[in-house]
Amino acid sequence: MQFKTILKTLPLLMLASGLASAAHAADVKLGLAAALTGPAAKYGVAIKNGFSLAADEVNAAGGVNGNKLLLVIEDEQGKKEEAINVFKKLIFKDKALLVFGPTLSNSAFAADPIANAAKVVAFGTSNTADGITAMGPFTFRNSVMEADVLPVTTRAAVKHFGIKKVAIIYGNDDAFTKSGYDVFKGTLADQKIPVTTTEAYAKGDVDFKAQLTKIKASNPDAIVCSCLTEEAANIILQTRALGMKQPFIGGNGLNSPKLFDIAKGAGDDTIMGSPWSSENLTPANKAFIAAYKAKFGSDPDQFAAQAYDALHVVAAALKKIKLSGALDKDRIALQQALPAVTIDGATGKFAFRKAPPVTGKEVGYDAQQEAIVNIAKGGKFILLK
Ligand code: PYR
Repeated sequence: MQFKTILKTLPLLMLASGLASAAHAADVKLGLAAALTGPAAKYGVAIKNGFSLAADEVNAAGGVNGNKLLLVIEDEQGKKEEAINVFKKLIFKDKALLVFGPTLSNSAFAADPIANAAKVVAFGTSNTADGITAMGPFTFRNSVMEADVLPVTTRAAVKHFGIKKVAIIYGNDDAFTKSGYDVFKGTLADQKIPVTTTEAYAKGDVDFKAQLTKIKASNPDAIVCSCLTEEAANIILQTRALGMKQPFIGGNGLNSPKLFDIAKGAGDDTIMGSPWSSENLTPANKAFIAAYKAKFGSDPDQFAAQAYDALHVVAAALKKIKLSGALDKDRIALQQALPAVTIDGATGKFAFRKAPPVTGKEVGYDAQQEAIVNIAKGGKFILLK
């Protein structure tokens, strides 16, 4: 091309690139705040993968009402302060229509008030503590709360092992592990299972010998662990080093197969509840598992499945609304469209349920889903039959 021709074509090229960026502006920006580094990355990386897979699927099928979904992903490191920073960036700078995450309930309690004040949906896919959706009408979650899962898990574990008494260990400075402890305590009282001793630890602890020695002396039939996966794995390993053979019962923190990276075979017989199982061979779950393996070369877990379903829930809500381009209006339209969405996803049939009422406060939406119970065998979670 001659120089003159280039000069003549330049304005056209500029116009074309302007048009291209205008078309880009029609992308629907969805924020994702996930722990991609630090101990909670054991959940966060799977979450990111689940979202990416679902967004690719929606976009490959033409997007939503002709608009492509664009995930803006930020690492909140599993820390409260970072979750606040990332929420602010996604909401005010990136102008995301909605924010998924953060990974831990502990961070959600810090970050979700920002979303509620800005009238932007904060959609948790792995927050299971009590009180998350009491933060405001813009907080949604498809992660099933501990209060719904732990009674089912406990009953199944008691029956499976013939448990008469348990010891408890939990993290007392994390919102999820503390909430799980409160639910376990109530559940054990309801199910008339005596507690031999209750031991606590703090975030970042790596040596649990003092607590485990007391648990050993109290001679329980099983150990209830309201813990995040890394701490749980170390606790399980150290229990075996003390010659203790008791099985573990846990909450959502134990649903990551990363547990076995550290605990290896010592993690066998650990029981936990979830709406998801790799053995649940519905067409939606089979398709999810196959697509995940093809894209990432590894098996998905519950955290990936819930993230994957969450993206499809939001895509279904977006299909029902006509985006106006006025961000504030569109954010509210999405919040209003979400509660009626139901899907048949990787985790099974999903619907929202309004959170329990709080006097003088608008509340958000919890997951309405049945929990199933899994047991660890040979480094895998299998259905407890
Ligand atoms: C939570 O932080 O709520 C989890 O379930 C891990």
